[in-house]
Amino acid sequence: MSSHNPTMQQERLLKVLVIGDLGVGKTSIIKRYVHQIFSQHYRATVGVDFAFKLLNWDHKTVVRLQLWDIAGQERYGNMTRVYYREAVGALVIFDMTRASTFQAVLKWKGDLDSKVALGNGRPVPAVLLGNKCDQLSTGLCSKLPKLENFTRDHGFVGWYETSAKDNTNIDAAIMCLVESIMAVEEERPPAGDPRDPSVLVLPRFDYNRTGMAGLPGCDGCKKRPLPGRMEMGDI
Ligand SMILES: Nc1nc2c(ncn2[C@@H]2O[C@H](COP(=O)(O)OP(=O)(O)OP(=O)(O)O)[C@@H](O)[C@H]2O)c(=O)[nH]1
Ligand SMILES: [Mg+2]
Repeated sequence: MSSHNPTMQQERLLKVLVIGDLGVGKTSIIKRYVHQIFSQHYRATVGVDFAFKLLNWDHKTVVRLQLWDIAGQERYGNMTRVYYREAVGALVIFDMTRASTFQAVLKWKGDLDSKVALGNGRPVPAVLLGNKCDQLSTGLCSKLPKLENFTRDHGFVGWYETSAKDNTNIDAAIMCLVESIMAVEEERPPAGDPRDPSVLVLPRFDYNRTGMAGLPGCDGCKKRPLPGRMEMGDI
């Protein structure tokens, strides 16, 4: 008989933002991750969309990942402050075939860090995704700065080349982010602690670490096997 008792599991709700310029593939990445589907058809997101996925994180924790799919055009609007509230992590996405979307990455990261932070004032964990890597023949990639240096210098916890079309590195990138968020969560004070438990407690990321060693990814992902998937679907 297994000692595993699902009724004893606690659920953690993690609000994760998916941000980046128009058409970089935010919606496609979410649809690939949640529904295992991809469409060439482009329909711009208006405002914000939501999707969620349950992850059977460990024997005592279920993670409810709530993905906020923010329209690329929102960087020019004034709703991001509202959308970003209480987020605990972000995927910042650019299109590897369009240099302008890479240049916009720091604007999105700056917007994020100016509008949401962890309880100790540190930035929320963010992972950088260079999407549409199935189209590398278009040649922009060789012109990109070394992404491992870029990510470290600008406070990302990891980076990946992804393809929503080919399903490349989508799971790995999101697991990297969730690992980083959960590392923060584990530092939360226990319930009833006089320190305010309603405030998410903060990561102690060492952004200067050299663990990426020039390869995409993040240290956190290598520490544990991928969690099982329990169910998926839109809210
Ligand atoms: N080849 C290729 N095309 C992709 C990939 N991801 C997305 N696309 C295409 O890029 C276009 C835009 O994708 P979306 O997912 O709608 O982009 P978005 O970032 O959500 O755009 P907004 O909602 O306007 O901000 C669509 O035509 C997708 O089919 C990819 O990995 N490879
Ligand atoms: Mg979209």
